[in-house]
Amino acid sequence: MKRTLSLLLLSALSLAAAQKVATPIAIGIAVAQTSNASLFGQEQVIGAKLAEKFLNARGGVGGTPIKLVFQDTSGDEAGAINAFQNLISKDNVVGIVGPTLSQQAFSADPIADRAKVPVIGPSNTAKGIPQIGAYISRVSAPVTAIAPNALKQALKINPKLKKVAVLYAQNDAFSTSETGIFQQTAKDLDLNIATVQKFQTTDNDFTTQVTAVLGENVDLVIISGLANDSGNLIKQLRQLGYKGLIVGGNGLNSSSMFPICGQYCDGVIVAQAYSPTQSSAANQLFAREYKAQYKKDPPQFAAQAYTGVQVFVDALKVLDHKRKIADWDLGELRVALNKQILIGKYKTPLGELSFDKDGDIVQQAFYVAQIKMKDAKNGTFVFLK
Ligand code: PYR
Repeated sequence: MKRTLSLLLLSALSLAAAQKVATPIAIGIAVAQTSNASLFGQEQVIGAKLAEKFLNARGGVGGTPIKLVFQDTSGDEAGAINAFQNLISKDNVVGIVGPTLSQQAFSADPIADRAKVPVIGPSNTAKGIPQIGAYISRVSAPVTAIAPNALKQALKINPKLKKVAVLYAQNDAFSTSETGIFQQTAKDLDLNIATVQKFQTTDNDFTTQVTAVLGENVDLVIISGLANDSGNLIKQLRQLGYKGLIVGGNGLNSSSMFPICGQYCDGVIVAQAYSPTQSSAANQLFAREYKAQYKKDPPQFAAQAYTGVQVFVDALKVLDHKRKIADWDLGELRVALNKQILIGKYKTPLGELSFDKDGDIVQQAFYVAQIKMKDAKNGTFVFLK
């Protein structure tokens, strides 16, 4: 009896282990569709869906279509963990594009890494993300590559800048990582950091921090936070009389925050890992398609999510040449797919990219934009030379 049971158990286990890859090929998208982080997540959903439509129209993976499986991570760690678990164990995805925030990635990525499921971070820019594990890579260039460009551009606009104030969200992994780079770069550029103020991503009232900044008479304010908090902070800085330049981090890299700071967003400088004018054929197609549908230039978060899906599809195509994807065992495919992702070269809307040995993106060009508001709700990122 005991023997029969263990035999049954064994065959059940080997059945699970020998699970074939389902078609259409399921790719997980674990981004924030709700919460404040959805200001980024909604752009990511659009980018991922455009990739699905576009890549399937061009034959998917050797004739087999892909199918995106969406799990809402919301804005916290628990939501991301739950989404990852569902995608890995219930939806049987070949890999995951997500989560939205670095703060979530540090909790959810280890789960995928242990399950040997490849993860491509679409917007995780904190230091240390690809180092979480062998199965974690990202298409979002890190704060180390991006943030210094914004400060250099601020100095180009006003070479007399001397005294700066730094503010950051202390409960968010990306914001604390980014402020470290901003502060180091400020020192390297001989700027004097007059005050460092902390806040929470959940804060709405920034009177204390703004009063401290105004007391220092600085000519540049540098902010690292997410969209809602940073947007409100900018608004309150301006309403209480701050007139100097403002540099915002990646959390301000979405037009979704325009209605939050309204006309006060005007002039904010934000470094970018994507430009709608990027000259690659892949970007021309992506930008044209996006513009036709949404009547505006595609934002960075959409371009990066599109790129994440494309990297999965391009890597799957290489494996499909060796053996049709539907004939692979799911576990085996996930392992081979991760290896293929890391050695491949990709022609994407971000330009040509590859990965370093840790899985961090190797990208050619970065940009800086300044926000130009048309009215209290609508504006654009104007790219600076
Ligand atoms: C991050 O969480 O890493 C962002 O860049 C928003």
